[in-house]
Amino acid sequence: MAEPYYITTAISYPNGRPHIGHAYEAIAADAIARFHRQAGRDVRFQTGTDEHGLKMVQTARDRGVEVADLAAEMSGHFKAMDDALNISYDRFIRTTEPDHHRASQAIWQAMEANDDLYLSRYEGWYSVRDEAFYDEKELIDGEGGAKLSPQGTPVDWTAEESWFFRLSRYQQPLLDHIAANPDFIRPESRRNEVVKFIEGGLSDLSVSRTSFDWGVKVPGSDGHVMYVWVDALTNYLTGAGYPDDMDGVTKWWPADLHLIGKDIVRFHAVYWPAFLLSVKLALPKTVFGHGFLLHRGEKMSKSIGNVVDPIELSNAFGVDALRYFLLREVSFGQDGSYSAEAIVTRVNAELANSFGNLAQRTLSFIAKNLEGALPQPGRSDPADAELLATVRDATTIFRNEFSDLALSQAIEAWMRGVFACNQYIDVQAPWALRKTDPDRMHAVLGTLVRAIRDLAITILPAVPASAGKVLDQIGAIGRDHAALDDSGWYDMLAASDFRIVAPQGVFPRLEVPAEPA
Ligand code: ME8
Repeated sequence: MAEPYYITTAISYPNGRPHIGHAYEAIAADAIARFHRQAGRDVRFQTGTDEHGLKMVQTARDRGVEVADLAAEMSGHFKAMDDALNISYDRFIRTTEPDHHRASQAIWQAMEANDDLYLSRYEGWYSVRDEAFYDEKELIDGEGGAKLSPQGTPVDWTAEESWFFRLSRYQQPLLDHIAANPDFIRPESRRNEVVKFIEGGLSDLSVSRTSFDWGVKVPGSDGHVMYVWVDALTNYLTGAGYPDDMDGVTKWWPADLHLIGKDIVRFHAVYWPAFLLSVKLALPKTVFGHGFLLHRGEKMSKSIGNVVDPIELSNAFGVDALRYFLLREVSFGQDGSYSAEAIVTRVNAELANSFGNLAQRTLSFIAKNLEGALPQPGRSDPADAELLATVRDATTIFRNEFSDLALSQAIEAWMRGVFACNQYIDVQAPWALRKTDPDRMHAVLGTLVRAIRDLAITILPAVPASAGKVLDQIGAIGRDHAALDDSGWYDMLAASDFRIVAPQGVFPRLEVPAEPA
């Protein structure tokens, strides 16, 4: 039976429309999910929206709408974005769904049963923007002496009755787990931050609120709703089937990868594992904190007016162009910057002029000169085997780097395979061989078809629709990693009714729009 692989993104606050940072996380997770599906894993991929909390309540109040209506409307925009970007989620969870409320109450009761919850009074600082409590010592000074969270967001003094979770109990167990599991928090810079934070001492965590009622009700404690992060983190378990379907939990839990942004690593690598230790469930294998996407090197913000709608970007450049750019341009785990010029430059150089051109000139040459039929084996030359070996190396490195979440390096290796093919076609010059040595021309074209097929299969997770179109044109059957290793490729193509009819370029050249995004 195929080995399960459970991957999740963060669930987004639907207090506004999605921005490019949300699109980036969804695309990266989708490429990873597709990669593992292709490798034969039984993948479950969950994303969704985080609909409770004070931020939602305040935004709804400011807009004069019901919070449930705001959540429903904005959640719809997130789902529409995922669908537009070809995100292959298995479940789009909304934390207002009944099964999620049941899961959150079940985990609460399990923590209570382990004597990890007690009623007291919270007095301290809270950032609504981050939905986070901060210690006085963490705060920084803003303009005019205002106190700000370490993320630079405003904080309010809060005092109310609250349930507490005995986070302090888990300080040493967490440090032990992190030390014993080097892949638990990635990249390393994030792990170091978390270790420093835990070593600074963990206070018990306020986990319920009484000043508003938009949230999951605390079982048996009237007037209390759960702190939004308690229910938000539990979404990962809800998706696995907790608590109704414990077979599902056995199958999918622990999650293989929680993919999140660097600003919320603390919640995922301190609070969440502590909750799981309390309820005696295994900890996720990896929490990966990706970097932030900046616009021309600047933080996106409504006041600067540089918040770009990801749907507009994908309309302007194409879904796969945007996906490719984001996966390739940003070294995964670090911050990255985007602009219309950068998208156009990258996509034209690598997709349109390199891979697209390679496929289009090979396939249209076959259409024109062989009436679209599969080239004959022909007379081989050492250069053919050399090219195939280079492509094989490139695709192997791609797979190794991709499994290690070095997404950009993986694509860079793939690109080396593409460059080698373009060099080969220039040196072998099949257009010249057409008259002088047709037998050799067949061998060259056959080698190229083979290489293009392997390269297209390899890049499917990043650009599924366009690489799929290339494969459709050559009638290549089998698109998983195993098919890539098939040594009977020629017979396979011959048997697949190979015929190229009017080949279409699938990676158009882009231009910078008059008003650059
Ligand atoms: O944090 N670049 O929701 P959110 C890249 N509801 N990623 C970015 C980004 C940017 N400029 N801005 C935000 C929340 N993100 C919580 C999560 S999970 C149980 C609850 C990322 O809508 C951010 O780091 O503020 C997070 O991973 C995701 O987008 C959703 O952010």
